[in-house]
Amino acid sequence: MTDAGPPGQGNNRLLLPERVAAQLSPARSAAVAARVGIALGIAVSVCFLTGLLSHWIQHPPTWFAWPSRPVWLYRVTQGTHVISGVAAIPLLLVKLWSVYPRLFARPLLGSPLRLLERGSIAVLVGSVIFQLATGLLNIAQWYAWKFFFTTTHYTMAYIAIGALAIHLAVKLPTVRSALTRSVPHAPPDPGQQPVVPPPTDDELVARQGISRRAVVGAAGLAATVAGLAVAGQTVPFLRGIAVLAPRSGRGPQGLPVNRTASNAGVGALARDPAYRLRVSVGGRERTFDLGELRALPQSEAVLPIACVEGWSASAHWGGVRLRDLLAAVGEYHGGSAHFTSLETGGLYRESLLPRPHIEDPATLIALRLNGEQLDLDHGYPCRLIAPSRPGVLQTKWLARIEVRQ
Ligand SMILES: Nc1nc2c(c(=O)[nH]1)N[C@H]1C(S)=C(S)[C@@H](COP(=O)(O)O)O[C@H]1N2
Ligand SMILES: [Mo]
Repeated sequence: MTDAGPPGQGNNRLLLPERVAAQLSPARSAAVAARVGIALGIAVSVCFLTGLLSHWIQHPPTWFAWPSRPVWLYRVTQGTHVISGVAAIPLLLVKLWSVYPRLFARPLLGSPLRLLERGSIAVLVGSVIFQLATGLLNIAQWYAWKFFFTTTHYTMAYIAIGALAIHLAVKLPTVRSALTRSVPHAPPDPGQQPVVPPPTDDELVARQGISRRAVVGAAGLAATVAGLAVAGQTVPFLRGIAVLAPRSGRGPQGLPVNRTASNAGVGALARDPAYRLRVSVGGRERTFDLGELRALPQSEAVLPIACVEGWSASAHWGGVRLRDLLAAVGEYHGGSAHFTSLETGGLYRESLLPRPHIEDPATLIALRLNGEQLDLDHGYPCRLIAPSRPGVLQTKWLARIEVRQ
Protein backbone atom coordinates (compact mmCIF):
# COMPACT_ATOMS: atom_id res chain seq x y z
CA MET A 1 0.00 0.00 0.00
CA THR A 2 1.66 3.19 -1.12
CA ASP A 3 -1.48 5.20 -1.02
CA ALA A 4 -2.87 6.59 2.25
CA GLY A 5 -5.99 4.54 1.59
CA PRO A 6 -9.61 5.55 1.35
CA PRO A 7 -10.69 8.17 3.90
CA GLY A 8 -12.51 5.64 6.10
CA GLN A 9 -9.30 3.70 6.63
CA GLY A 10 -7.30 6.56 7.98
CA ASN A 11 -3.85 7.79 7.25
CA ASN A 12 -1.55 5.16 8.72
CA ARG A 13 1.49 6.32 6.85
CA LEU A 14 1.74 9.51 8.90
CA LEU A 15 2.24 7.64 12.15
CA LEU A 16 3.71 4.23 11.51
CA PRO A 17 6.42 2.65 9.40
CA GLU A 18 4.89 1.68 6.08
CA ARG A 19 5.29 -2.07 6.60
CA VAL A 20 3.59 -1.99 10.00
CA ALA A 21 0.85 0.26 8.70
CA ALA A 22 0.14 -2.13 5.83
CA GLN A 23 -0.21 -5.00 8.32
CA LEU A 24 -2.57 -3.15 10.55
CA SER A 25 -4.72 -1.16 8.18
CA PRO A 26 -7.27 -3.86 7.33
CA ALA A 27 -8.06 -4.34 11.01
CA ARG A 28 -8.21 -0.62 11.65
CA SER A 29 -11.60 -0.17 10.14
CA ALA A 30 -14.90 1.46 10.95
CA ALA A 31 -16.37 -2.06 11.29
CA VAL A 32 -13.96 -2.94 14.13
CA ALA A 33 -14.25 0.49 15.76
CA ALA A 34 -18.07 0.27 15.77
CA ARG A 35 -18.21 -3.26 17.21
CA VAL A 36 -15.64 -2.70 19.93
CA GLY A 37 -17.23 0.70 20.54
CA ILE A 38 -20.64 -0.87 21.21
CA ALA A 39 -19.17 -3.34 23.71
CA LEU A 40 -17.31 -0.45 25.36
CA GLY A 41 -20.47 1.67 25.41
CA ILE A 42 -22.39 -1.13 27.15
CA ALA A 43 -19.63 -1.70 29.72
CA VAL A 44 -19.34 2.04 30.45
CA SER A 45 -23.13 2.47 30.76
CA VAL A 46 -23.50 -0.50 33.13
CA CYS A 47 -20.57 0.83 35.15
CA PHE A 48 -22.13 4.31 35.27
CA LEU A 49 -25.57 3.12 36.40
CA THR A 50 -24.27 0.77 39.09
CA GLY A 51 -21.90 3.49 40.27
CA LEU A 52 -24.77 5.96 40.50
CA LEU A 53 -26.75 3.47 42.61
CA SER A 54 -23.83 3.06 45.00
CA HIS A 55 -23.51 6.82 45.31
CA TRP A 56 -27.24 7.30 46.01
CA ILE A 57 -27.24 4.57 48.66
CA GLN A 58 -24.42 6.38 50.47
CA HIS A 59 -25.76 9.91 49.90
CA PRO A 60 -29.51 9.38 49.37
CA PRO A 61 -31.49 12.14 47.65
CA THR A 62 -34.94 12.60 49.24
CA TRP A 63 -36.72 10.68 46.44
CA PHE A 64 -34.37 7.69 46.63
CA ALA A 65 -35.14 4.47 48.54
CA TRP A 66 -33.00 1.33 48.51
CA PRO A 67 -34.60 -1.96 49.59
CA SER A 68 -33.08 -4.27 52.20
CA ARG A 69 -34.00 -7.36 50.12
CA PRO A 70 -32.70 -9.41 48.46
CA VAL A 71 -29.83 -9.35 50.95
CA TRP A 72 -27.25 -9.75 48.15
CA LEU A 73 -28.56 -6.91 45.97
CA TYR A 74 -25.79 -4.41 46.72
CA ARG A 75 -23.20 -7.16 46.49
CA VAL A 76 -24.34 -7.83 42.91
CA THR A 77 -24.66 -4.18 41.80
CA GLN A 78 -21.27 -3.19 43.20
CA GLY A 79 -19.57 -6.36 41.95
CA THR A 80 -21.01 -5.54 38.51
CA HIS A 81 -19.71 -1.98 38.81
CA VAL A 82 -16.13 -3.09 39.37
CA ILE A 83 -16.21 -5.97 36.85
CA SER A 84 -17.70 -3.82 34.05
CA GLY A 85 -15.19 -1.06 34.78
CA VAL A 86 -12.23 -3.41 34.60
CA ALA A 87 -13.57 -5.16 31.47
CA ALA A 88 -13.88 -1.73 29.83
CA ILE A 89 -10.12 -1.11 30.08
CA PRO A 90 -8.98 -3.51 27.29
CA LEU A 91 -12.03 -2.53 25.21
CA LEU A 92 -11.01 1.13 25.46
CA LEU A 93 -7.43 0.31 24.46
CA VAL A 94 -8.55 -1.67 21.38
CA LYS A 95 -11.07 1.02 20.46
CA LEU A 96 -8.41 3.72 20.70
CA TRP A 97 -6.04 1.58 18.67
CA SER A 98 -8.64 0.98 15.96
CA VAL A 99 -9.41 4.67 15.50
CA TYR A 100 -5.97 6.08 16.30
CA PRO A 101 -4.91 7.14 12.76
CA ARG A 102 -8.30 8.72 12.17
CA LEU A 103 -8.01 10.80 15.33
CA PHE A 104 -5.44 12.87 13.47
CA ALA A 105 -7.23 12.99 10.12
CA ARG A 106 -7.35 16.39 8.42
CA PRO A 107 -8.92 18.81 8.98
CA LEU A 108 -8.25 18.52 12.70
CA LEU A 109 -11.12 20.83 13.62
CA GLY A 110 -13.16 22.45 10.82
CA SER A 111 -16.97 22.70 10.86
CA PRO A 112 -18.97 23.13 14.10
CA LEU A 113 -20.14 19.50 13.87
CA ARG A 114 -16.56 18.29 13.49
CA LEU A 115 -15.55 20.52 16.38
CA LEU A 116 -18.25 18.88 18.54
CA GLU A 117 -17.15 15.44 17.40
CA ARG A 118 -13.50 16.13 18.18
CA GLY A 119 -14.27 17.86 21.47
CA SER A 120 -16.53 15.07 22.71
CA ILE A 121 -13.91 12.45 21.82
CA ALA A 122 -11.20 14.33 23.72
CA VAL A 123 -13.41 14.73 26.81
CA LEU A 124 -14.70 11.16 26.56
CA VAL A 125 -11.28 9.55 26.23
CA GLY A 126 -9.80 11.71 28.99
CA SER A 127 -12.62 11.17 31.47
CA VAL A 128 -12.99 7.43 30.81
CA ILE A 129 -9.23 6.91 31.23
CA PHE A 130 -9.40 8.90 34.48
CA GLN A 131 -12.37 6.87 35.78
CA LEU A 132 -10.91 3.48 34.93
CA ALA A 133 -7.45 4.36 36.26
CA THR A 134 -8.64 5.88 39.56
CA GLY A 135 -11.18 3.08 40.01
CA LEU A 136 -8.46 0.48 39.54
CA LEU A 137 -6.13 2.29 41.95
CA ASN A 138 -8.93 2.45 44.49
CA ILE A 139 -9.39 -1.32 44.31
CA ALA A 140 -5.69 -1.79 44.92
CA GLN A 141 -5.08 0.89 47.52
CA TRP A 142 -7.99 2.15 49.61
CA TYR A 143 -8.27 4.80 52.37
CA ALA A 144 -5.41 7.25 51.80
CA TRP A 145 -7.29 9.34 49.26
CA LYS A 146 -10.85 8.10 49.50
CA PHE A 147 -12.45 11.48 50.09
CA PHE A 148 -10.83 12.95 46.99
CA PHE A 149 -11.62 9.74 45.13
CA THR A 150 -15.37 9.57 45.75
CA THR A 151 -16.15 13.18 44.86
CA THR A 152 -14.00 13.34 41.72
CA HIS A 153 -14.96 9.83 40.59
CA TYR A 154 -18.63 10.84 40.92
CA THR A 155 -18.31 14.21 39.13
CA MET A 156 -16.18 12.75 36.35
CA ALA A 157 -18.80 10.03 35.76
CA TYR A 158 -21.32 12.65 34.61
CA ILE A 159 -18.74 14.28 32.35
CA ALA A 160 -17.88 10.92 30.78
CA ILE A 161 -21.49 9.87 30.23
CA GLY A 162 -22.37 13.31 28.76
CA ALA A 163 -19.48 13.10 26.31
CA LEU A 164 -20.50 9.52 25.44
CA ALA A 165 -24.05 10.66 24.63
CA ILE A 166 -22.76 13.43 22.33
CA HIS A 167 -20.26 11.09 20.72
CA LEU A 168 -22.95 8.47 20.01
CA ALA A 169 -25.35 11.05 18.60
CA VAL A 170 -22.71 12.44 16.24
CA LYS A 171 -21.48 8.98 15.23
CA LEU A 172 -24.84 7.25 14.81
CA PRO A 173 -24.79 7.30 10.98
CA THR A 174 -21.22 5.97 10.90
CA VAL A 175 -22.02 3.23 13.41
CA ARG A 176 -25.10 2.21 11.44
CA SER A 177 -23.28 1.87 8.14
CA ALA A 178 -20.27 0.19 9.79
CA LEU A 179 -22.50 -2.47 11.33
CA THR A 180 -24.08 -3.40 8.03
CA ARG A 181 -20.59 -4.18 6.72
CA SER A 182 -19.29 -7.59 7.74
CA VAL A 183 -16.16 -7.83 9.85
CA PRO A 184 -13.97 -10.30 7.92
CA HIS A 185 -13.86 -8.54 4.57
CA ALA A 186 -12.29 -5.28 3.52
CA PRO A 187 -14.69 -2.70 2.09
CA PRO A 188 -14.49 -2.55 -1.72
CA ASP A 189 -11.96 -0.05 -2.96
CA PRO A 190 -14.09 2.76 -4.40
CA GLY A 191 -11.58 3.31 -7.21
CA GLN A 192 -11.92 -0.24 -8.60
CA GLN A 193 -14.66 -2.37 -10.08
CA PRO A 194 -15.11 -5.53 -7.98
CA VAL A 195 -14.06 -8.06 -10.63
CA VAL A 196 -12.95 -10.72 -8.09
CA PRO A 197 -14.91 -11.87 -5.04
CA PRO A 198 -13.78 -10.19 -1.80
CA PRO A 199 -10.94 -12.06 -0.03
CA THR A 200 -11.75 -14.55 2.73
CA ASP A 201 -10.60 -14.01 6.28
CA ASP A 202 -7.69 -16.44 5.88
CA GLU A 203 -6.57 -14.84 2.65
CA LEU A 204 -6.66 -11.49 4.34
CA VAL A 205 -4.48 -12.72 7.18
CA ALA A 206 -2.02 -14.27 4.78
CA ARG A 207 -1.88 -11.16 2.65
CA GLN A 208 -2.13 -8.31 5.11
CA GLY A 209 -1.54 -9.45 8.67
CA ILE A 210 -4.11 -9.12 11.42
CA SER A 211 -7.73 -9.65 10.41
CA ARG A 212 -10.56 -7.58 11.76
CA ARG A 213 -12.30 -10.58 13.20
CA ALA A 214 -9.13 -11.43 15.13
CA VAL A 215 -9.04 -7.94 16.61
CA VAL A 216 -12.68 -8.02 17.67
CA GLY A 217 -12.17 -11.52 19.11
CA ALA A 218 -9.01 -10.50 20.97
CA ALA A 219 -10.78 -7.45 22.43
CA GLY A 220 -13.60 -9.66 23.71
CA LEU A 221 -11.15 -12.17 25.16
CA ALA A 222 -9.08 -9.48 26.88
CA ALA A 223 -12.21 -7.93 28.40
CA THR A 224 -13.35 -11.34 29.67
CA VAL A 225 -9.94 -12.14 31.19
CA ALA A 226 -9.77 -8.72 32.87
CA GLY A 227 -13.31 -9.13 34.21
CA LEU A 228 -12.53 -12.60 35.59
CA ALA A 229 -9.38 -11.29 37.25
CA VAL A 230 -11.50 -9.14 39.58
CA ALA A 231 -14.67 -11.22 39.64
CA GLY A 232 -13.04 -13.56 42.17
CA GLN A 233 -13.25 -10.93 44.85
CA THR A 234 -17.00 -11.30 44.85
CA VAL A 235 -17.71 -14.69 43.20
CA PRO A 236 -16.29 -17.32 45.58
CA PHE A 237 -15.46 -20.07 43.06
CA LEU A 238 -13.45 -17.61 40.92
CA ARG A 239 -11.25 -16.62 43.85
CA GLY A 240 -8.30 -18.73 42.68
CA ILE A 241 -7.89 -16.72 39.47
CA ALA A 242 -8.62 -13.30 40.95
CA VAL A 243 -5.19 -11.76 40.45
CA LEU A 244 -6.71 -8.27 40.59
CA ALA A 245 -8.58 -8.99 43.83
CA PRO A 246 -6.17 -8.21 46.65
CA ARG A 247 -8.48 -8.76 49.59
CA SER A 248 -10.39 -11.95 48.89
CA GLY A 249 -10.75 -14.59 51.55
CA ARG A 250 -8.01 -13.43 53.93
CA GLY A 251 -8.47 -12.04 57.42
CA PRO A 252 -9.58 -13.22 60.86
CA GLN A 253 -12.63 -15.51 61.00
CA GLY A 254 -12.45 -16.05 57.22
CA LEU A 255 -13.39 -12.48 56.34
CA PRO A 256 -11.17 -9.67 54.96
CA VAL A 257 -10.58 -6.57 57.11
CA ASN A 258 -10.37 -3.10 55.63
CA ARG A 259 -9.43 -1.15 58.73
CA THR A 260 -8.01 -2.92 61.76
CA ALA A 261 -8.70 -1.94 65.37
CA SER A 262 -5.14 -0.72 65.77
CA ASN A 263 -5.37 1.39 62.59
CA ALA A 264 -8.56 2.88 63.98
CA GLY A 265 -6.99 3.32 67.44
CA VAL A 266 -9.94 1.72 69.22
CA GLY A 267 -8.25 -1.30 70.87
CA ALA A 268 -8.20 0.05 74.45
CA LEU A 269 -11.75 1.48 74.36
CA ALA A 270 -13.14 -1.69 72.79
CA ARG A 271 -11.55 -3.97 75.43
CA ASP A 272 -12.39 -1.71 78.37
CA PRO A 273 -14.65 -3.52 80.90
CA ALA A 274 -16.45 -0.18 81.34
CA TYR A 275 -17.64 -0.39 77.70
CA ARG A 276 -21.31 0.56 77.23
CA LEU A 277 -23.48 0.81 74.12
CA ARG A 278 -25.77 3.84 74.33
CA VAL A 279 -29.14 3.48 72.57
CA SER A 280 -31.80 6.16 72.25
CA VAL A 281 -35.22 5.90 70.59
CA GLY A 282 -38.64 7.55 71.09
CA GLY A 283 -37.28 10.04 73.63
CA ARG A 284 -35.78 7.30 75.87
CA GLU A 285 -32.17 6.31 76.35
CA ARG A 286 -30.52 3.24 77.84
CA THR A 287 -27.00 1.85 78.06
CA PHE A 288 -26.01 -1.80 77.67
CA ASP A 289 -22.84 -3.55 78.72
CA LEU A 290 -21.70 -6.62 76.83
CA GLY A 291 -23.34 -9.01 79.27
CA GLU A 292 -26.68 -7.27 78.86
CA LEU A 293 -26.42 -7.42 75.07
CA ARG A 294 -25.69 -11.15 75.28
CA ALA A 295 -28.67 -11.64 77.61
CA LEU A 296 -31.13 -10.22 75.02
CA PRO A 297 -32.78 -12.69 72.56
CA GLN A 298 -30.12 -13.74 70.03
CA SER A 299 -30.69 -14.09 66.27
CA GLU A 300 -28.65 -15.25 63.31
CA ALA A 301 -28.30 -14.13 59.70
CA VAL A 302 -26.15 -15.03 56.70
CA LEU A 303 -25.18 -11.70 55.16
CA PRO A 304 -22.37 -10.43 52.94
CA ILE A 305 -19.95 -7.64 53.64
CA ALA A 306 -19.87 -5.91 50.24
CA CYS A 307 -17.16 -3.28 50.09
CA VAL A 308 -17.47 -0.40 47.62
CA GLU A 309 -14.10 -1.53 46.28
CA GLY A 310 -15.90 -4.55 44.84
CA TRP A 311 -14.72 -7.31 47.18
CA SER A 312 -17.43 -9.09 49.05
CA ALA A 313 -17.75 -12.12 51.28
CA SER A 314 -20.68 -13.83 52.91
CA ALA A 315 -20.56 -14.69 56.60
CA HIS A 316 -22.65 -16.14 59.37
CA TRP A 317 -23.53 -13.44 61.90
CA GLY A 318 -25.09 -13.73 65.34
CA GLY A 319 -26.34 -11.06 67.73
CA VAL A 320 -29.32 -8.93 68.70
CA ARG A 321 -31.88 -7.86 66.09
CA LEU A 322 -31.77 -4.09 65.85
CA ARG A 323 -35.56 -3.87 66.12
CA ASP A 324 -35.48 -5.99 69.32
CA LEU A 325 -32.76 -3.79 70.78
CA LEU A 326 -34.73 -0.63 70.00
CA ALA A 327 -37.88 -2.17 71.47
CA ALA A 328 -35.95 -2.81 74.70
CA VAL A 329 -35.39 0.96 74.96
CA GLY A 330 -38.43 2.78 73.59
CA GLU A 331 -40.93 2.85 70.75
CA TYR A 332 -39.77 3.18 67.16
CA HIS A 333 -42.08 5.38 65.10
CA GLY A 334 -40.02 5.65 61.93
CA GLY A 335 -36.99 7.69 60.91
CA SER A 336 -33.35 6.72 60.45
CA ALA A 337 -30.93 5.32 62.99
CA HIS A 338 -27.61 7.08 63.43
CA PHE A 339 -24.66 4.84 64.32
CA THR A 340 -21.45 6.16 65.89
CA SER A 341 -18.24 4.20 66.39
CA LEU A 342 -15.76 4.30 69.27
CA GLU A 343 -13.37 5.57 66.59
CA THR A 344 -12.69 9.27 67.10
CA GLY A 345 -11.37 10.04 63.62
CA GLY A 346 -11.67 8.37 60.25
CA LEU A 347 -14.18 8.77 57.45
CA TYR A 348 -16.34 5.81 58.46
CA ARG A 349 -16.95 6.38 62.15
CA GLU A 350 -20.67 7.00 61.56
CA SER A 351 -23.49 5.86 59.31
CA LEU A 352 -27.21 6.35 58.81
CA LEU A 353 -29.58 3.35 58.54
CA PRO A 354 -32.95 3.95 56.78
CA ARG A 355 -36.30 2.55 57.89
CA PRO A 356 -36.53 -0.57 55.63
CA HIS A 357 -33.21 -1.79 57.05
CA ILE A 358 -34.16 -0.93 60.66
CA GLU A 359 -37.28 -3.07 60.37
CA ASP A 360 -35.61 -5.96 58.53
CA PRO A 361 -35.24 -8.98 60.88
CA ALA A 362 -31.80 -9.73 59.34
CA THR A 363 -30.36 -6.41 60.59
CA LEU A 364 -28.22 -7.27 63.60
CA ILE A 365 -26.07 -5.68 66.21
CA ALA A 366 -23.54 -8.45 65.73
CA LEU A 367 -21.70 -10.03 68.66
CA ARG A 368 -20.64 -13.21 66.86
CA LEU A 369 -19.10 -14.04 63.49
CA ASN A 370 -18.83 -17.50 61.90
CA GLY A 371 -19.50 -19.25 65.19
CA GLU A 372 -17.03 -17.27 67.32
CA GLN A 373 -17.08 -14.11 69.38
CA LEU A 374 -16.65 -11.16 66.98
CA ASP A 375 -12.94 -10.50 66.37
CA LEU A 376 -11.60 -7.12 67.50
CA ASP A 377 -10.75 -6.27 63.88
CA HIS A 378 -14.31 -7.07 62.77
CA GLY A 379 -15.83 -4.67 65.31
CA TYR A 380 -15.76 -6.20 68.84
CA PRO A 381 -17.59 -5.61 71.15
CA CYS A 382 -20.40 -5.09 68.60
CA ARG A 383 -21.01 -3.83 65.08
CA LEU A 384 -23.84 -3.13 62.68
CA ILE A 385 -24.53 -5.69 59.96
CA ALA A 386 -27.52 -5.05 57.67
CA PRO A 387 -28.64 -6.66 54.39
CA SER A 388 -27.95 -5.13 50.94
CA ARG A 389 -25.67 -2.30 52.06
CA PRO A 390 -22.22 -0.99 51.17
CA GLY A 391 -19.58 -2.32 53.58
CA VAL A 392 -18.58 1.23 54.39
CA LEU A 393 -21.95 1.71 56.13
CA GLN A 394 -21.58 -1.42 58.34
CA THR A 395 -20.13 0.51 61.27
CA LYS A 396 -17.72 -1.39 63.55
CA TRP A 397 -16.92 -0.86 67.28
CA LEU A 398 -20.32 0.70 68.02
CA ALA A 399 -20.57 3.33 70.78
CA ARG A 400 -24.00 4.80 70.13
CA ILE A 401 -27.28 4.19 68.26
CA GLU A 402 -29.67 7.09 68.04
CA VAL A 403 -33.01 7.09 66.19
CA ARG A 404 -33.67 10.44 64.56
CA GLN A 405 -37.19 11.20 63.48
N1 LIG B 1 -15.82 2.26 62.59
C1 LIG B 1 -15.55 1.81 61.36
N2 LIG B 1 -16.37 0.92 60.78
C2 LIG B 1 -16.12 0.45 59.54
C3 LIG B 1 -14.99 0.88 58.81
C4 LIG B 1 -14.13 1.82 59.44
O1 LIG B 1 -13.12 2.25 58.89
N3 LIG B 1 -14.44 2.25 60.71
N4 LIG B 1 -14.76 0.38 57.54
C5 LIG B 1 -15.94 -0.05 56.79
C6 LIG B 1 -15.64 -0.69 55.52
S1 LIG B 1 -15.05 0.29 54.28
C7 LIG B 1 -15.93 -2.01 55.28
S2 LIG B 1 -15.77 -2.68 53.75
C8 LIG B 1 -16.37 -2.89 56.37
C9 LIG B 1 -15.47 -4.09 56.42
O2 LIG B 1 -15.78 -4.89 57.52
P1 LIG B 1 -14.72 -5.94 58.02
O3 LIG B 1 -13.43 -5.21 58.22
O4 LIG B 1 -15.28 -6.56 59.25
O5 LIG B 1 -14.64 -6.95 56.90
O6 LIG B 1 -16.36 -2.24 57.63
C10 LIG B 1 -16.85 -0.94 57.63
N5 LIG B 1 -16.97 -0.46 59.00
MO1 LIG C 1 -15.28 -0.83 52.35
